[in-house]
Formats: sequence, C-alpha cells, structure tokens
Amino acid sequence: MLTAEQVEFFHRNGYVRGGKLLELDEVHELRERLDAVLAGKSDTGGRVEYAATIENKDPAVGGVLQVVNIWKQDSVFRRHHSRPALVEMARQLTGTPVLRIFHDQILSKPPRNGRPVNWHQDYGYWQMVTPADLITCWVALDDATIANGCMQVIPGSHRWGLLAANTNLGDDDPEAILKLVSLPPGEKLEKVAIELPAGHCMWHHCLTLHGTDVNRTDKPRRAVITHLMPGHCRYDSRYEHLMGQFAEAEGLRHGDVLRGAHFPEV
Ligand SMILES: O=C(O)CCC(=O)C(=O)O
Repeated sequence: MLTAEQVEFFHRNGYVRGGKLLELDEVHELRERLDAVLAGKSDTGGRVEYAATIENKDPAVGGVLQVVNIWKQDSVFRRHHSRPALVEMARQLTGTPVLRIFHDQILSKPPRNGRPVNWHQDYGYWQMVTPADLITCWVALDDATIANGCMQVIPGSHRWGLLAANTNLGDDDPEAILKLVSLPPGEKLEKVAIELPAGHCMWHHCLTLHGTDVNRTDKPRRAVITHLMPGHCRYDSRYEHLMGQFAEAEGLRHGDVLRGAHFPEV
C-alpha cells in the first residue's frame, strides 16, 4: 500500500519507490526459478515460444540476458505478478481496478559485464497499446546499486510526451534520446539513480525516460519486471510489437480492449 504522498510523487515525477515487496526467501525462490527456466525446466510444461525469448548475447561483447514472458513458463513468476501488494500499488497509481499483464521481463546483467540499457521511454516500443497509461513494477533480485547498473530515471519526463520510437534511434549512443528533449519552462533534465535492496521495488510510467548502466561488480544484477496495462487499454494494430501476434491469436481487432489468456488480469 502506497501513501497519498507516494502516489502524488509518482504523478509528478513519473516514478516512485514502492518499498519492500519480497522477503529474502521469496527473492531466493525467484532466483532459483529463473535458473530452472534457463536450464529448460519449465514448471508449467510450457515451451519457449517467440514471446518467451531468451537473448544471451556473448558476454565478451557486452552480454545482457533478457527473458520475456517468463510468467508463461513458471507458476512462481505468474504468482509474483499477482501479489496483492503489487496489484494494490498498481491500482493506486493508475486509479483503475482492472489491470492486465502486457508482458514481463527478466533483465540480468552478468558480473563485470552487461551493456547499458540505453535511455528510452517504454512507450516508444509499446504503441500497439493505447492510451499510454501502462506502468512498470521493477523488482530487484540483487541489491541494485550505481556500481552494478541500477535503474536511472529523469523525473517529470513522463509529462514531456513521446520523444521517439526508439527503434529509430540505433544502439550507438546510450543517451541519443536525451538529445531530443526540449525542456518545458521550469523543468530540468536531471538523472536520478534508484538504488534498491534485493526484494524492493520501484514503479515507472511508460513515458518516463529511464536507462541502466553496465555492471561493474563481480556479481550479477537481476531484476523481475512487470509491465501492466489498465483495463481500458486497447489494441492499435498499426504498430508492431512482439505481443502483436498474441493480440491476433486472441482474435482482437484494431480498437479492441487488449484482453484474453495472453494478457491475463492480475
Ligand atoms: O533492468 C534494466 O536494466 C532495464 C529495465 C527497463 O528498461 C525497464 O524496466 O523498462
């Protein structure tokens, strides 16, 4: 449960620390389940499908491990996204009773490695969902620090509109999108690093500028990330995204509410 001050902070700044969400034994359980899924031991009997991709780039060239839709492969992760404390915070922040999973992610930066996640707005990738009301719960599975590439945000940037479809920006300059900002009067472009102990969470709005640096430590930096959409979000079939195939599989047409087994309510 968030305080009224935290909710107000989120609306003003586009992010908020949500405090401790998981006990350490729950953190350990999720780490173990992640290892099991990576070892091919799904407890749902699910297969790795396109939207459950595992991208493990060569660490020698800056590997980062990304798993999408682990909830389909593991019941513990599926339950994680529906934790009453998580869902309650999401309801408070969106002001809506119905929330659905758009998709989830595991982001793991290996020790002494892992490239930066370039500064971006999630909505630059997510225009197949409208309106831009999605929110993200980012939960540290290791202590997240400046040294290992914790989340960084630009407070207030969710109020500056969509700056670019990120696919147009390329990979070379992690700060490319920041150069597109034309600051509204009275605003400033300030990077804030959100260090979090393992088991703690933070929330960000889908238009908030955010990114993460490389991991300079000897341990991995893992996070479980829940991307949620309010019940009023609809399918905009003009835009491509990994999840588009599942909207189509649900028989959804342009303008339909995004719902169905691939977009479960939490
Ligand atoms: O965990 C990371 O390194 C980046 C995650 C991210 O960009 C997100 O949660 O939207």
